Amino acid sequence: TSVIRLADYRPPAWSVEHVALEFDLGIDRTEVAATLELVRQADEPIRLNGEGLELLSLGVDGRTLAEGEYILADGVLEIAIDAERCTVNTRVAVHPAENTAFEGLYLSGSRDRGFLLTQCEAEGFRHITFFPDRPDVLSRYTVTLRADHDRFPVLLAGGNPDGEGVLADGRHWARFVDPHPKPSYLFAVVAGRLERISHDYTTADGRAVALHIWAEADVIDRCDYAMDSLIRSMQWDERTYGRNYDLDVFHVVATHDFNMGAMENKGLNIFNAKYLLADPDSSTDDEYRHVEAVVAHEYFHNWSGNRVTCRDWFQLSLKEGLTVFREQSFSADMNSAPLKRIEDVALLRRAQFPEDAGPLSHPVRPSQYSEINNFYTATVYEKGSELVRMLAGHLGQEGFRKGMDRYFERHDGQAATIEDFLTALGDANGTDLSPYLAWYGQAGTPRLSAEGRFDAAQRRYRLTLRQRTPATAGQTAKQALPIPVRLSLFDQSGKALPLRLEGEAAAGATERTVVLDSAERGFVFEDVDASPVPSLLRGFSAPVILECDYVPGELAILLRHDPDGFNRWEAGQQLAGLAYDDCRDGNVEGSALRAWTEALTHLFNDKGVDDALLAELLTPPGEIELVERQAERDPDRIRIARQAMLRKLAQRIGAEALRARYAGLRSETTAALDAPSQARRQLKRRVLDLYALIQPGEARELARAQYEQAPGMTDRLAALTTLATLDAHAAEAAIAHFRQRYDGNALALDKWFAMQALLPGADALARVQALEDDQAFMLKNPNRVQSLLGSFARANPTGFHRADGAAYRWLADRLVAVDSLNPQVAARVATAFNGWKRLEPVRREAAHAVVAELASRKDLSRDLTDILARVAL
Ligand code: BAL
Ligand code: ZN
Repeated sequence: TSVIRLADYRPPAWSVEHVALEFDLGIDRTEVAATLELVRQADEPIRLNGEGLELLSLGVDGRTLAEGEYILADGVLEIAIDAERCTVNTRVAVHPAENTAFEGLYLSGSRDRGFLLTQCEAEGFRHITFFPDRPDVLSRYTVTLRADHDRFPVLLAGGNPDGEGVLADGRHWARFVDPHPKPSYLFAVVAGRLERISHDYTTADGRAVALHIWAEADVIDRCDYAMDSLIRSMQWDERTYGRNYDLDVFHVVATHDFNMGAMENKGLNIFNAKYLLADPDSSTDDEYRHVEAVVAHEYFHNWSGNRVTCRDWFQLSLKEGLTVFREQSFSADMNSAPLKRIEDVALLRRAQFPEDAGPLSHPVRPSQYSEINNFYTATVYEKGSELVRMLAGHLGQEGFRKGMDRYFERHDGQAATIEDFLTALGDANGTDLSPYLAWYGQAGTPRLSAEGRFDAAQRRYRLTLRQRTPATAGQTAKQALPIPVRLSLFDQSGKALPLRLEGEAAAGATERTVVLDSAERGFVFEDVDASPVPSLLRGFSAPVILECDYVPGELAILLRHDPDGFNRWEAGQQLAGLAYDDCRDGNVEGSALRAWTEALTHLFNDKGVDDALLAELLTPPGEIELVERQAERDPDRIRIARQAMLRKLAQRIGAEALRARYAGLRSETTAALDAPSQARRQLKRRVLDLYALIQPGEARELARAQYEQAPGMTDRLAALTTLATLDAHAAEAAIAHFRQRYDGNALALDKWFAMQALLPGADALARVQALEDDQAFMLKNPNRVQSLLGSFARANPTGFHRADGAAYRWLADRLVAVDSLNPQVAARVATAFNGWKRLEPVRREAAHAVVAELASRKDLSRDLTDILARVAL
């Protein structure tokens, strides 16, 4: 397969000033007529991308071209002409119902009831019409839709409405004009039977905007939370960044058939129903937060992505990292900031760190790709957000806002680069941010080591920081990066010390940021009376792995006293890591294990600790993160050691205290969505799971009662999970009850499939295979595939990594089947093989055989082939 390189970028040879599209919509066949107003930019032929299109006619400046007057090969239509400007007319046919890849124009749902919609990012527009399908070609769009009125009563496209009417043959039409030039990946249309909820919104700068959320009739009553989230997002962006919405209407549409989470098409966002629908009976608290975050994310793209877009796909993080950062800040403002930070860092460690350490590692700005769909990754999104966070931290809140204003002002209506972003932020603040560019080009998670030395005679504390980034796939030489380290020093009683660095006149705040911008640097703090405990990387000030030789007692001090909620949790995570090492090494009397269980018991009994924070503190790093702590991965042993440490914790807290706490939380159970209620539910779940480790029989009865009496999905699913984890056979009746209760509720059934796919142990494969026979299971629905295959392969280490390799062989077989329908989804599930090289030898051999066999096949999609080729290397 061919490789696209950043270094080969060239501006477009022809721009498209205006494009008029006319759709004659049908489920089996849709015809698309396009009129492109092209303007020459370089001395080259016109080249238009088009894939899977049936070309019906082609004309230039009103004259139909004959065969021989153009070349159509390898997905490119080439027309050589002399003029400076010209109008190209094409008419093509596409076949939505046959489009199972969900890229371009396709059918969501069944033939008789479903609706038509599009997905164009990254390169889906070329499946709809011939066009220079690249993000640096920005055009004005006029879109006319025509369709049968009864079958497609609702017709939507991005932009402002510009007329509608009926046609003689039972059809109707609607036209939309988008005044804002946009790249083709932001184009969208939707047509079918949809219901809506609406809200009249007025922007801060006085524009009246009609907000509409559209969904199929059976789920339209589950869109209210999304509308509420949208309104809050719009207000937040006005308040925080001075950004107003810029069209008269804003449509949001829910579909159950979608490859991504959602899509920010200009004026017509399309959502995977999973991230739009919410109601207490079918959604968990986590899902409510996801809806809020994703609605905000797509809305924020209107400025960070749409008004200022990306020059090329290498710059993907320019819009995604920035928009994730904006979304995370919004969620932090709407909820608890420390808890949000904990959630985001935990995700980074669970999803991005392993990616960055394996064969699929790539820089936040990759330098090459063969299939761009495979770069919508945790690195581009989550690590990209961390890089923006470092820039924002460097500039401070006001400086960052000034920089963002400059960026939007300077690049509005343009396709920009990451350099443009850093330059605008720097210019607005009179500072040079170019050293941070190195973060965008270098893959791998830096290791930051910290070593402290206290000098009693001099009353000084010297902190030596060093950095090192291990070699990653295809990138062995690494350079030093600017690493901002926010820190405090605590005395042994847990009091933060005022900080005075060597050479400074007076002590300042108790927290400050130092920047390590070379391989090693020492920082000397004066007036220190006794050996302090450093609290480093506060708020996770840089996306690195901290290596600091804390003794357990020091971490226990931070865990009890650090006022920074994030770092308090972080101290607990570090201490839990050491406690895990004790358990792994069979050292059940180890000092770290003791310090961890004692400190957490203390916090458990301290009524001043927030319920949600306590729930997080009671959760040690997961089995996937703990892989880092051994040379060779044996998922069974990791699980055994982790369970052993949790059992120790439960014993130390004590059955009585756990039972009493559970009963107290249980007595306050409601379905309310306020933060304290959510926190209680979360803590209740943790407490019950700990209790189950030492009193399984009683815990089962509690879980059964909780399942039966649960007022909402959070409690119901938690109880079912606890029951099934304790004993899947004994839980069968409850599992069957849930299945029946939610028959027909796709999102609830996804959770039902995922819950079972995640049950640990070697039996998991048989369970997953049996679930494939459930009549609700289907390979053509991405959410269903993710909930069963994806959950199992990516998030059930003991189930997927069976020592006999049976699950690897099974997954390989399914990947081939999924790939024939939907390459993007197959490729995403296939990333489960990312870590095979670090497995212990028996599993490694089994995985290798499967990966090598798959990678040698010639009949797979470019998406899947690309992942396999990189994983197999
Ligand atoms: N642009 C793809 C979906 C998203 O990140 O919003
Ligand atoms: Zn995005």
